Amino acid sequence: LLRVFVFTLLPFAEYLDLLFLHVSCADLNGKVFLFPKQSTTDYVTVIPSQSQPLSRVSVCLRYYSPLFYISLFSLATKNQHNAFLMYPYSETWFYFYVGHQELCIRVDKEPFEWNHVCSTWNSDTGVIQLWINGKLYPRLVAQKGFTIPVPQSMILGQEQDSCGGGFVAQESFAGEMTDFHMWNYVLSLEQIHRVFQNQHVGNVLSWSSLTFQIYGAVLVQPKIQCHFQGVEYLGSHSGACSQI
Ligand SMILES: [Ca+2]
Repeated sequence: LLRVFVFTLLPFAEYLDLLFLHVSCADLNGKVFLFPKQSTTDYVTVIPSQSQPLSRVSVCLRYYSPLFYISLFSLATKNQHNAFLMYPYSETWFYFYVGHQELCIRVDKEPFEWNHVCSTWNSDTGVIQLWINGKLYPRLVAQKGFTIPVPQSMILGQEQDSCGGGFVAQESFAGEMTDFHMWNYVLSLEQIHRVFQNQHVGNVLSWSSLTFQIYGAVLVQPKIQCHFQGVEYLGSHSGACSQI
């Protein structure tokens, strides 16, 4: 009776919040998640509309951070906390895990800027692709024949050492993240190119209609791409700075 009474009084939105624990669904185009500091409390869970075992995966996102040794995207299952993990380890090494197998990929030192990263894995062959800012690094092979089972816990900004937890502040993300997408297939070359131009959205998780839950102090902010240079900077603050 109490439950009926409370739900009757609540506005519909709060009723949904209670039911779904403040889960949001939004078109985040032109927005970023801003992670203000390294912590064990600030992160975003992302929730696919349908949970499914994964034998092919593509994940792409953009990030802008002064840090390395940071977890961008962590997918954990009951038995494997590193079922799928994207982890810029240093300026010249990118760590990638699938099915708890670690792969260390040598990469270029990128400018201190927004970086666009795509990782793909195909269980049929085990082939892994890492693309950074439109460049494919030498492919590696891991976990041929493996399938990532359900249930899956998917988190932006923390590295899971158990399903949904086991966070370490030194491995967490601080900075900005945007354009996160996930597919249950391996992107073609043409599709990777279109993702880079924000013209191809994920079929498992899409930045255009993302279901997510924010924990801690993560903010949703407008994406601002901004360079003030030379005369433009001295002459005017307008025109050199755009929100994209
Ligand atoms: Ca882990």
